[in-house]
Amino acid sequence: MPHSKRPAASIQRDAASDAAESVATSRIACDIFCAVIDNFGDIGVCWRLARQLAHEHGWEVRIFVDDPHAFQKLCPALDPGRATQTVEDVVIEHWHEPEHAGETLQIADVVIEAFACELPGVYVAAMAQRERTPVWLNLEYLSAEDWVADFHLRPSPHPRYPLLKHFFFPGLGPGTGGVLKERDLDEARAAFERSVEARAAWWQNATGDPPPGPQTTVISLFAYENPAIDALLQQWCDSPTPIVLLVPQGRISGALARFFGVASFDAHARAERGSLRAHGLAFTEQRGYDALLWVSDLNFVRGEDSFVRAQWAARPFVWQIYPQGDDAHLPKLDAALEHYARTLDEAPRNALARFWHAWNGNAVPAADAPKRTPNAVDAPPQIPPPSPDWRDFAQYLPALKARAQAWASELAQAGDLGGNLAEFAKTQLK
Ligand code: TRH
Repeated sequence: MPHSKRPAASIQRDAASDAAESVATSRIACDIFCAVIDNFGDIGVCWRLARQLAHEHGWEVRIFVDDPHAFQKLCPALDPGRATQTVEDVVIEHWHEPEHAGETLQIADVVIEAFACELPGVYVAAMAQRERTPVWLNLEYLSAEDWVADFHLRPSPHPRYPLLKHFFFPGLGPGTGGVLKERDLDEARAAFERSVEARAAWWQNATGDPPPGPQTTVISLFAYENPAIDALLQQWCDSPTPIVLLVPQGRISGALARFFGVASFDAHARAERGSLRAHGLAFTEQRGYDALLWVSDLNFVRGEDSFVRAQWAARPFVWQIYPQGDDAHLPKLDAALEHYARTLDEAPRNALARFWHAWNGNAVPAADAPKRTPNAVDAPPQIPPPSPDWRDFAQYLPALKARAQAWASELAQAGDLGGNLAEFAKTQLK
């Protein structure tokens, strides 16, 4: 039943009103709760999912977000000063304190807590009293590890209320929730790639230059701070062929400024050294980020959402995974490599793994090297991770390009996360 039609305390209703909210006849109402831990991935995923559920599935969607300033960076139409507003048919509520659940307590048909953020207690209590029990989903972080398929859609009963929460796991393989992909994404990319004018306009707008020639390797760099960047920049300066580097302003910009000896490397910055020409780009509205991936021959991405977009862009990419304590992220990096590199020949597969690991500050152990034994008395001294070796990696770019295209088709077999989630919710609403 639509939010707008629900009474203020919509938790006690008679049978007639219950029938009126039949999912078959009215739009499904969905609340998404998003606590921003850091950066843009949490809200980036929620915003993309919200728009898809609203535009592709006709749902009536509301997002509760605790950091409207982070949200505004990728959705400039948003006014971070407003408590409630509607953007692109999605209602956005500033979730200003943990117990806040909107000015009037309205419980949706489908409730999504993103990344295990805690729902307001008052909201959960009202969910339990609702005539038609809502579908409650915890949308997890993406991982390519095998266990994900076993845990996807597992139910978990609430300890106190008669409520069931299901864990919805994104993933790269069959049996998982898949990853987000808009229905028109492939067509939008194909149209951009076909249009000489669209690409020329992009280059003009982003860099003030015409598109570079065919000998040039275009690289986008969306990254956290990374000690490996200086070595890589130097290798690009020394490259036998020209390199154009496109850097959205953000956490890596300071390293570019230091390398080029300038005060800052934000939007409109430009610097040249040797074979390398680098441009600082403005951080764009979320849809605009895809075009940056589409103009590039190689994309450096990070976190979760840009990692997924790079795969749909069907171009080689290098993933800087979100670092976790105790190197808990490294098995996730390897699991992604296992999927992505599965059909590559051994030489490009190994080069890709070496490069990704070096970019993530980790050496790939040689097959015959002793296993890491950090607590052993005779543990070898810590060796600093090797710098990424550009020449070693770049020789395989054609093979990686072919694989990226095949991988985009393979990935599509897991289905779009928005569609998978909507289908599952509907089975539970019946
Ligand atoms: O920003 P990220 O590092 O986000 C996250 C968070 O750190 C989060 O806490 C963590 O758990 C998660 O990663 C895994 O990287 P991500 O996920 O790629 O999100 C970036 C978003 O920013 C993505 O939706 C694309 C968007 N974006 C734009 O909208 N415009 C831009 O110009 C750029 C460069 C990105």
